[in-house]
Amino acid sequence: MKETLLKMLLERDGEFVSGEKISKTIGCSRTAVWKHIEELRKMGYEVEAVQRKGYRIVKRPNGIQAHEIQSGLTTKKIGREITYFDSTSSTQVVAHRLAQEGAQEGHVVVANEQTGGKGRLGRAWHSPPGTSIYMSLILRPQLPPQRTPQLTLLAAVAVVKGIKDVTGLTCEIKWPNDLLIKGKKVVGILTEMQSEPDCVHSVIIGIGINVNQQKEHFSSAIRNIATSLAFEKEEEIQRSQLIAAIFAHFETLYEEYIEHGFSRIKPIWEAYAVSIGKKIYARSMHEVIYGTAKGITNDGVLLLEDELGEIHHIYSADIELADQE
Ligand code: BTX
Repeated sequence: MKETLLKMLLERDGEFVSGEKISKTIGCSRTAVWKHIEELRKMGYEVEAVQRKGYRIVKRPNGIQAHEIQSGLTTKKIGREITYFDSTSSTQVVAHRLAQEGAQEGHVVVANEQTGGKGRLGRAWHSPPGTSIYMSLILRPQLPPQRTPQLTLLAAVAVVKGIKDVTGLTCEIKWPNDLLIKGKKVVGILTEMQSEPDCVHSVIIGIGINVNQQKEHFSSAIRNIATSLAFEKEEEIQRSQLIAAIFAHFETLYEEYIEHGFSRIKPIWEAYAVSIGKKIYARSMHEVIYGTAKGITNDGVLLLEDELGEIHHIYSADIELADQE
């Protein structure tokens, strides 16, 4: 009921909704409506009540609990089930456990803070409380394990589009998993899976977004390489609205992907990719290769042409843009 009430008020975007309309829609008395409004106030919503006009939301808290995300949700599957934590070690760890216990596709773990946020290759993801988005999405695609890196690229496109919708900001994608604004990292994506050699049980897509941090919130180790949406936009961003927008894009792209394969996603990804056509260094565990990024294959593998004209298939590496000649 509270969720429907919240949805009605938020959809009117600051306009009044009459008490009568609310009580008819959610099927309760006017006194019960008033009690629900009181509950919203306790949750941090500023609700104005005016006789003969009704109620309207003047200010909403910037929370990311399930009801806050779901009141703006337009999806059928993604985010319909949300497990929320004020603080947890890593949403990836929780999502792995839930997937093992049989969680459905589209179930998302969301946290307001991570005390052990994970990046790739054992690196850490800086996850302070209250300012950012940390979430892990459980998928159950019927794919061979070697195709799952495509889902990282799909997720990157969904996040770029969600950010564009809500903030107007344009991010660039750095293969395979970073989103940058003006060369600084604003989003990290970590894709993990539970699988057997020829079949995937679940794919867990972890997404970390720097939303409302100011420069001083970043630790000195990442201050010069990281940025946030609020810093770039110079205004606070509603986190729940951003999550709902990302879920909407993710679901559309994912349905397209499952039905038609990666070929529909690839050109959209390439349109946002910063490194394609540029001179780059690809650093893997064993070597550094310098050359021109030519594009990605249909499997999402990066093609790098070295100075002798040889094409290298890069499956996993950190990419650094070189000085362009
Ligand atoms: P990555 O290995 O590509 O990036 C990690 C590197 O990025 C770090 O070594 C550091 O240099 C830098 N870094 C760390 N924290 C931040 C930050 N907040 N902003 C910008 N740069 C940073 C990227 O790994 C994948 C990150 C996924 C994070 C999500 S959050 C939800 C889910 N749960 C979880 O534990 N991880 C994922």
